[in-house]
Amino acid sequence: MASSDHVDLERFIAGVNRRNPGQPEFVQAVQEVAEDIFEFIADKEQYHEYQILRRIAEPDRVMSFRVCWEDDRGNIRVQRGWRVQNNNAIGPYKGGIRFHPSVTESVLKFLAFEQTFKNALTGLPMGGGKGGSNFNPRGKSDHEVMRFCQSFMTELYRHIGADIDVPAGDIGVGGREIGYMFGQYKRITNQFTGVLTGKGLEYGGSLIRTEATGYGAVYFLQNMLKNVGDSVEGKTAVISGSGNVATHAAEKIVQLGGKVLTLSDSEGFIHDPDGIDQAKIDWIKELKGRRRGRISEYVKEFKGASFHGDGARPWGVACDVALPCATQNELNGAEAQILVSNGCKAVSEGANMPTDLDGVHVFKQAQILYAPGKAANAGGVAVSGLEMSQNSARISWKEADLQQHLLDIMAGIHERCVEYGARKDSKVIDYVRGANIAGFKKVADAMLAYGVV
Ligand code: NDP
Ligand code: 2IT
Repeated sequence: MASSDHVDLERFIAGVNRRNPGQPEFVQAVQEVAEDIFEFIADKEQYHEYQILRRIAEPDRVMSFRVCWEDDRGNIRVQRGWRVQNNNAIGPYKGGIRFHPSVTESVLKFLAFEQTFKNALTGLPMGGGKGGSNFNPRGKSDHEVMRFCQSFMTELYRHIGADIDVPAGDIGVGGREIGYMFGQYKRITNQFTGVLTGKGLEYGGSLIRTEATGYGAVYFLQNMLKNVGDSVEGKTAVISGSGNVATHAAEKIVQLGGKVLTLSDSEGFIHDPDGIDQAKIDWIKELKGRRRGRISEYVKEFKGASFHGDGARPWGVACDVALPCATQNELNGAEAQILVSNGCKAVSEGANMPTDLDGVHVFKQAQILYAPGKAANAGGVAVSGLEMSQNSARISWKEADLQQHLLDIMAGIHERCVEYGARKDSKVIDYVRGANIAGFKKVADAMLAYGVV
């Protein structure tokens, strides 16, 4: 990179910092993308002239609202809700809803920004958005969650629509929450439309949406390994998280002949040297799903496994491949170094931005296969896009067809990353660069077509 470009990048990031005080996650996400885009657009005057990167890094709008609800003891509780509509250049805003106490405007702005590139990579017509609340579903009764979801939708409904903005699930929002929110939307508007995805199969949901993110992250891993003449079979895998994405990633690793050594939650991780097989994964799905339990309970059920508490993370366990599937910044530079030193060959991110900037630089420098979330976890939103298509056409596709679509979409994303991530000076594909440039180019070219709007 020419030194004058470098100054521009620094000035750009300084501006993002200045305009978004106290929003470190958002600045981090923009910086990771800008590092690659500045190099790509260095000789492309139109992107500069039309300030495309600056415009993508400024959400179209951010809505913030109060959400009041009544708990089971009759106390009135007050939460904050948001919807961030980042960019709709290539389709309606699309992206999940997160309920977690750590949710802030910064977290949702970073997620909506990342979603814009991810959705472009799928090849489907979807813009980028994200929403959520600092509501903590942990320990709440079904009725409390229902009342919260209804109150949240009573505000959100005016901002969304099947051709405007289509939310889905994310951390803390699964089938139960989507059901409550869809029911309330239908009640308020008297419309049955595809306004949310991740719906139940009885009311417009799509087969394999539940599995798609975790399966897709492993398909992406499979594509990266295949590209260097290798496969998932026989590989040991370290996975973090034990929710929707982590359990389905584990399931697909097992199906492809790999061995899963760890899973985790916010309290710590379990290490099972015998491998977490399908029967054990089914037990965890029940534990973390209907029973809403803690991962530490695993060691009481399965002897030979150990639990490492105090929020410990699994990256010190030696493995061939790693799949961070819990949350942002759960893997730092030192942990990335340990993974590499222990012989880890590939990392596929099921979560959004789980590796911090130092960690990203460690993986890039070590030249291991490293797939960023916006490429590796796009399978979930891709099948959401297919749910939208099915809803518009008022039909339901067969499971085998959807499975094939998911495989094809993940292979297509891999191809696009290879196209833009191949470097003359290295045999290893830079998947971060490939994903950033391929995602950016599609959105940017649509924005150029519209002029300044
Ligand atoms: P779930 O709510 O189903 O599971 C989240 C898991 O991550 C739980 O095991 C949870 O532990 C753990 N976790 C959450 N926050 C933290 C934290 N601060 N520190 C440590 N562990 C934490 O969510 P999903 O599986 O749906 O989402 C996981 C990740 O995947 C997120 O980054 C999400 O944005 C991303 N993603 C999800 C998609 C989807 O389709 N669902 C699509 C693409 C990406 P605990 O039980 O203790 O809270
Ligand atoms: O981060 C993500 O891609 C999601 N949470 C899924 C979004 C969606 O609209 O299915």
